[in-house]
Amino acid sequence: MLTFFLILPVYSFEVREFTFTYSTDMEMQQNSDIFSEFEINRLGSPLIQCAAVCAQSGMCYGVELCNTTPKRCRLWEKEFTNNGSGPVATKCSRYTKKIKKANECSDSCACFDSTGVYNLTVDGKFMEVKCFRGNYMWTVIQRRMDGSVLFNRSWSSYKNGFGSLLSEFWLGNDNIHLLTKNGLTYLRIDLKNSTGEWNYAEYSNFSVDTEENKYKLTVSGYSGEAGDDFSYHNGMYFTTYDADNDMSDTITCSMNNHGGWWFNNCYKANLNGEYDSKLYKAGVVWYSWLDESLKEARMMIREP
Ligand SMILES: [Ca+2]
Repeated sequence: MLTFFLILPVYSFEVREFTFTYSTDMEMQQNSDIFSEFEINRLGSPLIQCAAVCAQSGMCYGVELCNTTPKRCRLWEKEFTNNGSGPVATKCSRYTKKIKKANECSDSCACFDSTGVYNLTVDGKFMEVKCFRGNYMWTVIQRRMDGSVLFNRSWSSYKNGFGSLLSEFWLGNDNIHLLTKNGLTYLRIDLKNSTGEWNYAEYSNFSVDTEENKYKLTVSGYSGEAGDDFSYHNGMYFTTYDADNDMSDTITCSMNNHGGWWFNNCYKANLNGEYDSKLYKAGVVWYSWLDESLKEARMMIREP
């Protein structure tokens, strides 16, 4: 009896925290790019069995399942590229391994590397975020720690985000809007003073509106030890030195207070102020706790 090996490829499937996607590139590569090859002779899906071994290996970039008898699984230690030569491997289907897309960090401690930097895609938009592991997994949206990054920036800079995820940064108002609109609405703020003491504030309801609505802030449900300074900013629009949406008719709060923020008239909290500032009311301040420029601040969000 004549048997045709016509396998229709599965286009993508998931194993553990990875997605495997069918690759149409069928060029042969160097055999040295295969670091393991074995027969699949157990019951169950050969493709899943092959991918499961790859999922457990940090050096595996993808798999090739070959429709021989018995079927063979090859594990690749390089990404599939088109620069190989040789015959087309008609009996094998290739799948590229990528970390599974997720909407936030809280679903898995294994979702990021030791730097805490994590890739995610929200509503089709790719972004890199910083995760922080406390009692919960948090997605960090703002970080001050050493004054290495200038925070007195324009509307477009705050819109898109700036700084380094490994030190100081603002994740970007567009990104913060996307994350809060998709359910990361619990906010925690950690603060450190000049003598090394930490304090905190939490809010059970936090979201940031669209650019069209000037990134209007919604914040409520305070708990913590640092004082409820952020409620004073609830309902405010975002202001930068080049976009005055604050409640003061006489000044642009952002120019006096040296950072973009949801200024009212003008602030009780000013976490994007000037680092180590000696200027009047320009520092990184959480007024109910201390009227001085703080050494560290961290704003982070998670699902309730
Ligand atoms: Ca104003």
